[in-house]
Amino acid sequence: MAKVRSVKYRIYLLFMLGFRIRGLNIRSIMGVPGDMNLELLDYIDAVEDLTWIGNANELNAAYAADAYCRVSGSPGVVVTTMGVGELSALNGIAGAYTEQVKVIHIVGTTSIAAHDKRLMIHHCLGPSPDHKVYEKTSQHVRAAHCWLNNPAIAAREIDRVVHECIAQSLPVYIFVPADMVHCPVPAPSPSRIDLALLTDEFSKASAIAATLSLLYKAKAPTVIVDALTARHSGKDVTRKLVDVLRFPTFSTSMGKSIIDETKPYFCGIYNGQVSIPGVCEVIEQQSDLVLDLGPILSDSNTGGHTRNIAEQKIIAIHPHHVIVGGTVHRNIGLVSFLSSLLETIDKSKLPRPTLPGRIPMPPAKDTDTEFITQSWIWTRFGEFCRPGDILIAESGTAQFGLPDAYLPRDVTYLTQVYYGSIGYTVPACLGAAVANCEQGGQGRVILVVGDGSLQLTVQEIGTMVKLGLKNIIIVVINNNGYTIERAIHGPEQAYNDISTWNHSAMLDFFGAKNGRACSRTVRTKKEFDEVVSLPEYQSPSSIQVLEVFMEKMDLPWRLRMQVEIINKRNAQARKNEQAVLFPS
Ligand SMILES: Cc1ncc(C[n+]2csc(CCOP(=O)(O)OP(=O)(O)O)c2C)c(N)n1
Ligand SMILES: *[C@@H]1O[C@H](CO)[C@@H](O)[C@H](O)[C@H]1NC(C)=O
Repeated sequence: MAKVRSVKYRIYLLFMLGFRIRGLNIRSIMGVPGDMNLELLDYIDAVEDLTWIGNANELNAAYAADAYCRVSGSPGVVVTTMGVGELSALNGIAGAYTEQVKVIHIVGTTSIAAHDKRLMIHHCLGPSPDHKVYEKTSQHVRAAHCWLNNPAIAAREIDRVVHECIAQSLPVYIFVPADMVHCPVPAPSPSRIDLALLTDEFSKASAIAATLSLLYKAKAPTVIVDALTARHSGKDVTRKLVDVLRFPTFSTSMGKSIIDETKPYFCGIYNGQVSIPGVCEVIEQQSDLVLDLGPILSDSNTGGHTRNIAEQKIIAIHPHHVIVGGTVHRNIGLVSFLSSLLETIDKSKLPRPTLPGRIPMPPAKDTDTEFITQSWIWTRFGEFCRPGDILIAESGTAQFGLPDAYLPRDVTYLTQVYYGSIGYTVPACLGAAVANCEQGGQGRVILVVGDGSLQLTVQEIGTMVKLGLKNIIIVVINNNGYTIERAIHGPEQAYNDISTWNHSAMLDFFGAKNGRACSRTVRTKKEFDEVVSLPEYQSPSSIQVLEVFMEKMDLPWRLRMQVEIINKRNAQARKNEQAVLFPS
């Protein structure tokens, strides 16, 4: 098909969809073909500047779309085929849902005629199948959905669903019956989708007044920057706000890298009791006001729910409401609130608390070894990063270790803490690299993934090779199995072992031309330092794989501490249960 730039009167439905997607600044589409979406894919290809990526499987495609959004700010798009592909993507979409990432999932389905006759067509379930059955399986992981089965309203339906995706920062579904693909529809009005989000101006004004009054009165205010600021498109305004406030400012594990860690007001990562000694004291005891920006209070983001801040001293800015000292102000968009706050703040009235600076980490006890340890490696990644880099941490020891990395400005840190589905990061690395290329980013994409997690989604390295992506460094932490699970339970149990792979052969297998030469293995600190200073690591001209051998039972301190907290809590719960069952 010829490339089409614009249309006037009538338009094919799928062109309309393609233009809407392109209008959101999306340039790449993830997914896997199937007979129910093949013709639909022709339209994607026909829209100027819209590119089909083509992933190894649909789970990977969904993870890649998620990371594409986290890096580009535009929704990720994934196209699958009914049932078989759609269900494979579901885990990735669920991750995007719980972590509040914008993803548009387009599913090519059987024709409307087949729905009506309940025909037994491949990918359906059982006899006399309901062709819409899979729609029900995704109802808990989406903000909205539509079926493009009525030409008269199809264009409006697309706009409604895309609006919900952006407004709620959540996944949405668009189901496209095969016989609707070439359906002509009235050309939609040229106006873009209305992205203005609903904010109740009265509610906002009262929340701003309440906030300012507390801010001006405070003696020792602090700020916590959490993930939902970035997920709800508020990264820039958050950065500007903390720059104006200049209060002692902390990130959470999930909010890491949203603000510049080199600023004098940055004090470190706050994660409840699982924080560097001194952090909790500043926030929980010394501070009389905590501005909590975009909180997401999941277990691993709060030190196993051990945050302890009095409600009256919190101003919490949520995606759609604000809570000031326990009073809820409803229907206020996060960006709208933070922008207004920034405009109305009188800098001269702000308190000027002393800045403790970055709270230092106590020295590790196991420094006297030449081998790479958990206590050594994570801060080294911080030193290795440069402005513009994207650093990706897989669930496992990497995710508990990398909060210790002290990042230069403008590094984007990606990790899936709340949903925590292992295997997320390899496809996320692809999605991030694609978005980075589109934006003309010069930074490297540095993936840190455990040997166990790698085995779930490793095929997506093939897609990186296929696309000729270069600026990628894949670090495999080889600690001989599921170390994080060994820490939780069954350190020596066979269920925490994995099959042994030859990671040096991986790039060759996936078709990289010079794979063997780009694969290295290190065991000592000296070897690690030598490798990461190679020109190929400073600006890679092809994908690099670095296998880092570490001790099976070596744990990052954050993981050790969190496991201790949870075990203590569980032991207490068991004791209480026993006391009820067998009173003495
Ligand atoms: C899809 C999925 N399956 C299982 C788990 C449970 N799980 C969490 S971490 C982990 C092991 C990760 O091992 P590895 O990637 O080798 O990291 P390490 O802790 O050894 O650094 C497992 C199995 C999960 N979180 N997600
Ligand atoms: C692993 O693969 C590399 C690259 O193909 C090869 O040189 C090496 O011999 C392999 N190692 C083992 C233990 O098979």
